[in-house]
Amino acid sequence: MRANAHPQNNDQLPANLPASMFSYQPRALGGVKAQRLFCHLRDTLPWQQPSILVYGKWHAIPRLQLYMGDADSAYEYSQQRFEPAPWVPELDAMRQRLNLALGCHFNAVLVNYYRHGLDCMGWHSDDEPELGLEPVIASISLGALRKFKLRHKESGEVTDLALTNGSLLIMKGQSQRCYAHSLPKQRKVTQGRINLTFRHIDSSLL
Ligand SMILES: O=C(O)CCC(=O)C(=O)O
Repeated sequence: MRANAHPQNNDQLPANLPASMFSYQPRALGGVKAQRLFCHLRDTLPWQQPSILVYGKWHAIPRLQLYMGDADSAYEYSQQRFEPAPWVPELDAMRQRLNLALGCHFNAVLVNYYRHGLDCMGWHSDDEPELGLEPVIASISLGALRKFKLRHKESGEVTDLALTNGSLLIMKGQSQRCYAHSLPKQRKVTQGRINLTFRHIDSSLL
């Protein structure tokens, strides 16, 4: 993690997004290192494709994922309970560096693998009770450039952010209460992308 992973260096954040809720560093990890980590995780993680309930029907999620963390960091969303897989050394080391750099206590990471531009994630907020009231979420992107959308819940204003290989987006404060986010399909994207969202889970709030 480079020194510029610190949230105070935030000059790449779109002007309409509040710095009290978001920070964005496009090159928190070097490009070569980020691409190498992308290939390593893509080729070695035991990917899963769970189904979730949408309007009464079960659908396989349109991406692969793996939930990883400390033993006591079980997580629930879309009426599913996810028990954490044990840390792999690279991601454990990364969460320790993030905890030091940001003063956080991340104990879990949701790893999403978008195999190509048809893999995506719909609109949602990370507002499950076990994340607490004002969660800090550190999102690292590896691999293909993808568009990330943020929608202000009151005004409806949508802001696009191009998440680069090696970037770090931090969402904090009232961000999950005020905004929804999504990763839309991009049919022309042929390369894969992995996103790591580091979180602090308090399973006693489940
Ligand atoms: O892939 C991304 O950048 C978005 C991931 C996301 O929305 C989430 O993990 O909640």
